[in-house]
Amino acid sequence: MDKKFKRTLVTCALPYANGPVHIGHLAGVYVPADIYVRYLRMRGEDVLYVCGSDEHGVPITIKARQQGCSPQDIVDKYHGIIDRSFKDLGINFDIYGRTSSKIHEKNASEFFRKLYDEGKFISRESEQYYDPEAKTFLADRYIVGTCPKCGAEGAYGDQCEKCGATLSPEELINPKSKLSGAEPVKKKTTHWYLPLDQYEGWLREWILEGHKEWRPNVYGQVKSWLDGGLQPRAVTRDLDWGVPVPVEGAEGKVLYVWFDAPIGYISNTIELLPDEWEKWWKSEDTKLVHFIGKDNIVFHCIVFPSMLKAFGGYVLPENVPANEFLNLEGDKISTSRGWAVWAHEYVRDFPGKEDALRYVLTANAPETKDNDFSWKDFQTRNNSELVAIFGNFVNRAIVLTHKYFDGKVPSCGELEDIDREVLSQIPGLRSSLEKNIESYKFREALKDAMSIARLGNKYISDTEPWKVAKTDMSRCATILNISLQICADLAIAFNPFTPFAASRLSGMLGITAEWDNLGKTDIIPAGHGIGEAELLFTKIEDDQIQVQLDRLDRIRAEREEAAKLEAARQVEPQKEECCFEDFEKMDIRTATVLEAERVPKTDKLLKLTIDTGIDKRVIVSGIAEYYSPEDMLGKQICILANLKPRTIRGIESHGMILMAKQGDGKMRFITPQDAVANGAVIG
Ligand code: B3M
Ligand code: ZN
Repeated sequence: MDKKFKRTLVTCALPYANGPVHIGHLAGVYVPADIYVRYLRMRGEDVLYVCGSDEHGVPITIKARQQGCSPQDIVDKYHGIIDRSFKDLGINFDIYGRTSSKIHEKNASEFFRKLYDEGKFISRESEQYYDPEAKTFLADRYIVGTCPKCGAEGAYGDQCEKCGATLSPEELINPKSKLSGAEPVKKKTTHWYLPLDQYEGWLREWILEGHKEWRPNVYGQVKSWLDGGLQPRAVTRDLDWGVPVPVEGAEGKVLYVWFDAPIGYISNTIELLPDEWEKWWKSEDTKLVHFIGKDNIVFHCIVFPSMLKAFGGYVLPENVPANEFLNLEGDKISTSRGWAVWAHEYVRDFPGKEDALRYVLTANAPETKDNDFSWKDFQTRNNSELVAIFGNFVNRAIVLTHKYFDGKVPSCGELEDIDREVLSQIPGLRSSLEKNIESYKFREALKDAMSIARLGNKYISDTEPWKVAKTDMSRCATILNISLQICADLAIAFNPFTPFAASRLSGMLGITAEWDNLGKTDIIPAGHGIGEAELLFTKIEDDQIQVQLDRLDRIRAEREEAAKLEAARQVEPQKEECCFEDFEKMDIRTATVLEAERVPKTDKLLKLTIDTGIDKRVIVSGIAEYYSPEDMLGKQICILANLKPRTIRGIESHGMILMAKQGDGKMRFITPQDAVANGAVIG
């Protein structure tokens, strides 16, 4: 670690307690942070590892309303599930707190109050939407209406989930309150804003000049925000769930969730270390690192640092290694659509395979670009890397030591070239691994660790100690001694990545994994007794993977079905008004299809000969996708008879068949409920 720091404070984004965590969260934030922390701890660094649930915000109140319970019920439920799944995956924070705690309420409230008292906020009156029936202001999410861009019903005041357009409530057609169904009205309200524009110069200096080493995605996002110019940002909301704004006359207002949540890092530290927390947050020699996903960059690089700067005395992040997103089987992970692999379900479905998930999520970590998780790749990496290379090597070394040397580490004799060759590579891999972890390149670091396993596996295959044992026991001893030293290297190097397997391996070898020993050739002394071999990793069978794929197929099918229904339901907006005379001009009447045939070389057109009651005529109609000629024969239909004749594909068409056209494009002809005479006028 840099000389200027004495301790490292690692924070992980606080997951929203309105759903469980999924593999995207794990790969983006928690697994890399955990690797980093475990590594630093092995190196003897003083580390504090802080996380907790983010329990405020509008989505939690919406979920509570949908489920007919209180927001507290929702966060209690998910806080428990999330906390458990982190522990199950070996992600052991020093504290996993929650922002609905009393300590946090007090701390966030005092934080706000100090800035307020010192005049660090500006207040502004603005007009916000208000539900006159429910008598409450409405967050954008609480207003629904028709999307002005795509016409979908049920678009939210901030976004249309159908077409993805970013909206403001003003743009919605026919806006309604989600609470009461009433039409929202505008009402004046006052809020406090953090004038971010005043921090722009300082942020430029601190990040754009001072932290050019930050990941390009993080640096780039910050730069584009700064280049675009910062605006004052509201830090309060009209809502009844959150930390109340501690100002007289601010009843019914709470701190904006993104104001209170990052303060949660501090509150959770206070909860854990009431007497010592300031050492972690206010000493220049603390290195603060925020692990987050890319959607949180602006809050951790611009907003929270500006809050801390305004407050004064706090350390600022030394780095913010934000990841991109992980997709699942080629599709964006989506909590609302259920397209995810949930941490708690993984732990249930793959007991004892926590390391496999950590391994695969690190090997595919979306560090520089979005990446994909697929179950097949997961299976392959487990079976052909963890089992076939790492596990296989360790197993052979330990089993053979028992077979030939009674479970005692044999002594190392004279080295041959192949021995020197393999041993000489490990120190280089160690320093590469260290450099990679210290610069937040966890994928590369894992490759370094895996290279040690590959080396060992190749070494034991090439030297064939089981054959050598038949002729030269002392050479066999040397090979196994070296193999066991490499096993010890693995117990150390893999500790940050696959902690369960690494500690079982240390147990089998009877060693304590100490980072300083990595790469030494005498980690385990000759004569040292080792335990029986147990399998470090086990294969994942096709049927286990199939269960997961089937589940995803079901979700995909349900989603497609729902999308079809939704498309079919979409109704075109009403056309412009017309007058009765306009309507009267149209001669709509009943007719019967006498003959029907496809128009050659087209997919869509049928040529129909019909009896209109007045005459027999030909109409060309674009319905061949929905009806075959046989379907149409003898059918009674409705036509627009006086449409000016048009020539379609060389055929003169005299009129138009009336069709009902659904949102998804599907068409059905209109037929009278009971047979009527041809030529009956419709009006
Ligand atoms: N609750 C996580 C998210 O955006 C958000 C992080 C808060 S960290 C202070 O999914
Ligand atoms: Zn839309």
